[in-house]
Amino acid sequence: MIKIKNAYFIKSAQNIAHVPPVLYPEVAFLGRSNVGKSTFINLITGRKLARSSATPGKTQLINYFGVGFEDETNKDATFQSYFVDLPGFGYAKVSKSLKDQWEKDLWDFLCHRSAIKLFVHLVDSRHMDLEIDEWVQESLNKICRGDQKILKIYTKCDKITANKRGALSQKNALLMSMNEKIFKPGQGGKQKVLKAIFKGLFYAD
Ligand SMILES: Nc1nc2c(ncn2[C@@H]2O[C@H](COP(=O)(O)OP(=O)(O)OP(=O)(O)O)[C@@H](O)[C@H]2O)c(=O)[nH]1
Ligand SMILES: [Mg+2]
Repeated sequence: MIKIKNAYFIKSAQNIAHVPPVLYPEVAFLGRSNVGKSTFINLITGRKLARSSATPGKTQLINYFGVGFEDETNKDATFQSYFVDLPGFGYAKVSKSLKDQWEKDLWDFLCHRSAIKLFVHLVDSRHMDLEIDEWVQESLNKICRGDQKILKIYTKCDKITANKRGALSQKNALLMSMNEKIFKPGQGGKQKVLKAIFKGLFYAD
């Protein structure tokens, strides 16, 4: 079993020039605006760390959190990481020039931050074939280095039918929801997702 040992806010930065020094392996959470990135970080850490909102465009900076894991089968080892909450793609309610600047800052960070070991692309389970997600996936594939990995995780799984959850879980997809009770045993939810992030951060394969 993997547990969260500690989780705390570090800092918010406008761009890569202002992020903390490289110290731990990092996981960057990205996806469409309002897909549930900030909520996901709170759910997975079991803390209220990131600010979420029903209104898209809530996260506007690069937000750093320190997150330590505990592996119950290897209790002496420490597994410290940084979680990075990012602004969403496709938020339209600001001027084009501001939006372009945000996207430039965001891609500059994603392309050049050497400590990122894992990209987590969050996709709304109700809308799995959106063009914007295909674009995010393709862009990630292009920038992903040999020492980095990409994980896709489906959010808001309480909003789809039990049949759809079953079909996704058959394909070994990673499913997440604010309501953990909707998952049948073995279907996943928080512990399966936590394990996948832990492996992605700390193990080469
Ligand atoms: N029903 C349901 N709602 C969710 C779930 N996860 C997130 N939400 C809701 O979706 C909305 C957006 O969540 P956020 O976590 O702010 O989304 P975000 O991707 O960080 O959004 P931006 O920062 O604006 O890009 C909020 O109203 C959340 O309560 C979920 O698993 N189930
Ligand atoms: Mg957010």
